[in-house]
Amino acid sequence: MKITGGKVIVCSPGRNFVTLKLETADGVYGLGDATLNGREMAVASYLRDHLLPLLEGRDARRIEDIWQFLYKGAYWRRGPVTMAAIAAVDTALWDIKGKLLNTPVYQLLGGASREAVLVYGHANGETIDNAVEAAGGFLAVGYRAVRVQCGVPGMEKVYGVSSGMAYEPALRGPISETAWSSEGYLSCVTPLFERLRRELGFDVHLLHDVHHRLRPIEAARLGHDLEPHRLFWLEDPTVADNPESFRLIRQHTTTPLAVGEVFNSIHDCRQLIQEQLIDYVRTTVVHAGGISHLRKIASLAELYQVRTGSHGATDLSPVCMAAALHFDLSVHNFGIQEYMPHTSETDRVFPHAYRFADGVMHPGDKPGLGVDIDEAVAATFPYRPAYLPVARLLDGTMHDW
Ligand code: KDG
Ligand code: MG
Repeated sequence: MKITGGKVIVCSPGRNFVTLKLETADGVYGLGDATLNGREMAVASYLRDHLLPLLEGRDARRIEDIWQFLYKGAYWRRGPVTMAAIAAVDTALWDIKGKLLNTPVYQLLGGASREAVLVYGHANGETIDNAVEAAGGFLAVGYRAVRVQCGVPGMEKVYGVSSGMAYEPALRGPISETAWSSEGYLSCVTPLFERLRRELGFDVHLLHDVHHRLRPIEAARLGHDLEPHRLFWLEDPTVADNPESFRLIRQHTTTPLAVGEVFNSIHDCRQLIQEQLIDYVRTTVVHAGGISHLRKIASLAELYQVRTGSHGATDLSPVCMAAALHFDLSVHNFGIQEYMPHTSETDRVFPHAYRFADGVMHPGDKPGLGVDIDEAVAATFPYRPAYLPVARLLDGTMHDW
C-alpha cells in the first residue's frame, strides 16, 4: 500500500482552506486539513515542497512511524506550520486506513465511547439584549451549550461579535487594527451572564471566550465574578506562553478554564495539565499534529481529569471537523466540541457524512473520515489572502490576542 503522491488544494469558498489529498497505488486516497488561518501558504509550501517528496513510496499503513519520521526527521521540531503539515499527513493516513479496512475512523480509535458528541454553538450580539436573544435562538434549534459574546459600549468592533453568523473574521484587504479596552470589556461580561442566567435558567451550558486578552489578575477577577453564573468554561483568559499565569488565576476562582486552541504540541500543555491548572484542553486535529498526537494529549489529560474541548471555528475545514468528531466520539475524557456550521459554498466543496441534531453531532459511518473534496467546485473558489484583525490598546499599544 504505497503512497504514490498527492496534491495540496488551496481554495476559498468564503474563507481559505488548505487540504492535502494523499494518494496510494490502489487508488485509495485520504484527506487532511492543513489550514492555518492567515498563514495558509506557508503550510501549503511545507507540504508541497518538503513533505510530499519524502512520502512517495512509503507504506501508507504505517501511520505512527510516518508521524515520527516527519517529526523527528525534520530536526526543527514543533511550531504551527510544521505541526499543521504533519497533522494533514496523519489525518489523511487515518482516512486511508479506514477506507482500506472499510470502517469509520472512530472504530479504529477504540470504538464509540458515547452515542454522540455534545457541541456548543456561538451566539453573539452588539448589545447584551441582542446577545441574550441570539443565545435563545440557539436553544430554539436544539443546542444544549452556547458560547456567548457581546459588544462593548464605546468600542467600534469587538472580535467575535457581529450581526451575521459567520463572524470569525479573516478579512480580505488591508489588515484591520481594532481598539481594545480591558476595562470596558470587563464592565460588560458579568452583566451579560447575569442576564443570560435570569432569562435562560441553569439548564443550558454557557461558555465564554476571552481570546487571551486579559492580564492574569484581571482574568482571576473575572472568573471570580462569574462564579454565581456557573460557566461551563472560561476560555483563553490570558495568554498561555507562561503556564504559571494560570496558577495565579486558579488561586482565585473555581470557574472552569479552557485553553489550547493555539497550541501545537503536547509540550505546550504538559504543565497546564499535570498541575491541573486547566479543566479543558482545546488542542485540535489540524493544529496539534493530527489524530495521532491529539490522542496522546488526551491520554495525558485523562490522568489528571482534564477533558477535551477541541477548537472548531469555521477556519478549520470540514475535513478537520470530521476528524475531530471521530476523535471526540472515541476518546474517553471527551468534554465538548466547538461547532460553527460552514457556509453552503464550503459544504459544496467538502461533502460530508457528519450531522447535527438536538445539540449533538455524529461523524457518520462511512469508511474513513466520511468527508470528500469536490476539486472542480474547489477550483471555482481560488485563494484570496486574508488576515485576522489585530488589537491595540486605546493609546495605540499593540495588545495580545
Ligand atoms: O483563527 C482564529 C479563530 O479560529 C479563533 O479566533 C476562534 O477563538 C476562536 C474560537 O474559540 O473559536
Ligand atoms: Mg477561542
